[in-house]
Amino acid sequence: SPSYDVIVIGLGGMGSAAAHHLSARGARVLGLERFGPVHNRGSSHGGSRITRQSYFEDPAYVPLLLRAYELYEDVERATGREIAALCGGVMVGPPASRTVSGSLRSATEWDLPHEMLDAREIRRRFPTLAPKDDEVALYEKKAGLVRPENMVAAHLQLATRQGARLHFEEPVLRWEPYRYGVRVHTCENTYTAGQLVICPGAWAPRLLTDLGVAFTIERQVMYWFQPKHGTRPFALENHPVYIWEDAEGVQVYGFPAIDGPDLGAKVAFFRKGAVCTPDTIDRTVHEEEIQAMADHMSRCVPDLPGAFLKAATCMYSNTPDEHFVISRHPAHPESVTVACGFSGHGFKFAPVVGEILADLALTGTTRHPIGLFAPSRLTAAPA
Ligand code: PYC
Repeated sequence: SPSYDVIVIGLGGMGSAAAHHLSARGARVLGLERFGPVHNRGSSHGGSRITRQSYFEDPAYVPLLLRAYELYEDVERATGREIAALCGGVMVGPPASRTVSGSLRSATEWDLPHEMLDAREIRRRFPTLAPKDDEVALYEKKAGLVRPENMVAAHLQLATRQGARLHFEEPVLRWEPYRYGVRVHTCENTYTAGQLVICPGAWAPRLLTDLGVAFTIERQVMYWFQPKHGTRPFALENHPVYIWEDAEGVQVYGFPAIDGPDLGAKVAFFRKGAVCTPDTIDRTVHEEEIQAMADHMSRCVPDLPGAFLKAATCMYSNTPDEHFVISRHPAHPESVTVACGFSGHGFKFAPVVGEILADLALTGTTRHPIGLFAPSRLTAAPA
């Protein structure tokens, strides 16, 4: 059975980045992916993902974001592909909402450039947005979007250029500790390596049965609408990305019109999906879902929901506290590293996660602060 320094399972957002960083450091890498390159069956497609630094989820993410932004530029320079477009972003909601207060906390703790806007100022600066009088926004000039397909393609391209072997359409059946490393069985072959990096996305419950983390896989829908008065007011140079939390705590997020004249602008609910598995996810988007999205947007971005143009489904892999898991595998700490449970907000971190995974697999440690992502927080027995 062919032998490698490191096998990477999963070549989506995180695994492709890991394959790049590992091979850049000279490791002999095998990447295994159940679908083709840059596919649309997992969690790394749909043309755009938000990126931002004033991170409402927790200030502990900020140093990783600062590094991710540097790496966006490195990948752009190395491949000539557009990775990030920093058009600015607003985090909107009642002042006490998690979206606003959490963003402000991170901005303050890390001294990140930002502005607080009241409802009048939001309307004046961004006329497509219609906040209620008691809603406010944190505006961050450095927020914007990343291009998931371009980023995955770029990381795969770099990994290949650096000598990684990447096998597509080759699902992993199982893996196990073997001698001083691991053995991975696919539908075609068995491979051995000193180190294994598992980036399973929504396949985490299947590939990480002994991790002890209760993942919930969630179906998500992305919608594209034709703005009622044309795409110009939604053009990248005129329009921020936004995350908008209402008084009931429902969050939506959206983008400028970046997907060409026929695709309008994209919007989605942030976490409002049905529980699914990769095998059972309903890929049909139903009329009543489209209507619910259009109704919601007509209250906050009223010019957006003109004609419905297209929808696509993807999956979130949620942990119980919605923080990531990035760690050596507690049951196999010498040879297995995991990155999973990105809970719908991970893609923007892909390049820095790749760097961390290469650190962990090749040296057993990392300079990056990843304490928040230890699986022990989710598996420790109650006192
Ligand atoms: O991570 O910024 C984000 C995000 C917004 C909606 C889904 N994810």
